Amino acid sequence: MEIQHIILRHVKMELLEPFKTSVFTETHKEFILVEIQGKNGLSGWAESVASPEPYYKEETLKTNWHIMEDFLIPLLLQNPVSHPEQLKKLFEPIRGNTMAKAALEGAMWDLYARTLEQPLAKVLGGTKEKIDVGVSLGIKDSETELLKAVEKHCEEGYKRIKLKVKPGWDLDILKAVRKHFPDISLMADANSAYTLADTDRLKAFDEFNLTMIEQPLAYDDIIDHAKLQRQIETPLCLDESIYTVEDARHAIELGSCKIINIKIGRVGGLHESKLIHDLCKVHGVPVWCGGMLEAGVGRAHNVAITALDNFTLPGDTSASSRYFDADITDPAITVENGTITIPQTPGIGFEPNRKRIEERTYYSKLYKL
Ligand code: OSB
Ligand code: MG
Repeated sequence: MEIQHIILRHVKMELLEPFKTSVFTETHKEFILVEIQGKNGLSGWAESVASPEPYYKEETLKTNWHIMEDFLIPLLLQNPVSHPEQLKKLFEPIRGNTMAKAALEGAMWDLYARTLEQPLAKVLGGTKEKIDVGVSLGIKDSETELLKAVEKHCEEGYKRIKLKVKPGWDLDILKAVRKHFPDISLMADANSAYTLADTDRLKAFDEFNLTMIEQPLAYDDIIDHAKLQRQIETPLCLDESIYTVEDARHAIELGSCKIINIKIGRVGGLHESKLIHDLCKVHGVPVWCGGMLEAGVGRAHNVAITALDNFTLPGDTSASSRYFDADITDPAITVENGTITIPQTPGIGFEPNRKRIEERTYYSKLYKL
């Protein structure tokens, strides 16, 4: 896998509607798009999921650019690898910065799969032909608006609805949604909006028959989550606090969660995602693929990893058309009856459209030896 050059692009796309969580509101999708061109002329692609602000995780678009340019890209250019799994070791001296690592690693996986002329999902060991997906609905201005959004996405066939919650936008809206949609698969994501002092409030979630509550407590906690899990029926799912397969092992051993949300960017790449997936499978812990409002390239990576068999719960990878008027891949990611078909073409299987990428690129830089 000899590298000809690496191009980083700062891409900005307007979101069709703002996305609001307990912590932040996003109106645009702004990210680094990585293209790694091999000496064989093929290009591998990936997105960094770091946003301009450190509201989800400490990494940002700018820290990612710095870490890639000054540390990871020099390592990649100076140390040829024959398989993307070798990158974990190569990048190990650089602490943390999982989103930056995942973006370069992901582009190397795409390049690797394209070189083998095989779909990325298959190269990763995925066996599914189709995957089930759900939607993540941000905090709305009113209950009526939320109910309309739930109805719309249920009608479209999405397999489960995730509601962003925070104190004050939780019990009432869950009650209303359950009343109108008694049978849908429903879950809540708090993005760390609660503490153990809210245990009674979180216990009250039990009556809504949620498939899980995602990351109710601190973004870096697994101790209090274990205490909380012992006191409530609803399974807890960890998102923010799992960065590595070791974190996953600690959380499972402590009983901090019964489900894990795998985000390729948060855990440092596809290889680490696979390791977490495999560990969870051994322990009977289901996983699902989270989302970071990705554009088409990132979405395509999510689709590929979800082809692995322990991704048994519907993920957050919904259709491109929910977020963008025109996505950067051909085709865009489409959902039919709550499912996405795994592409059979080489690599990520959704082709980056250079013209549309160019139109949305504010700055780019090429790196070579
Ligand atoms: O916590 O899962 C999250 C989006 C940005 C940052 C964090 C999260 C999310 C989502 C959206 O829930 C998932 C998506 O539609 O991509
Ligand atoms: Mg989450």
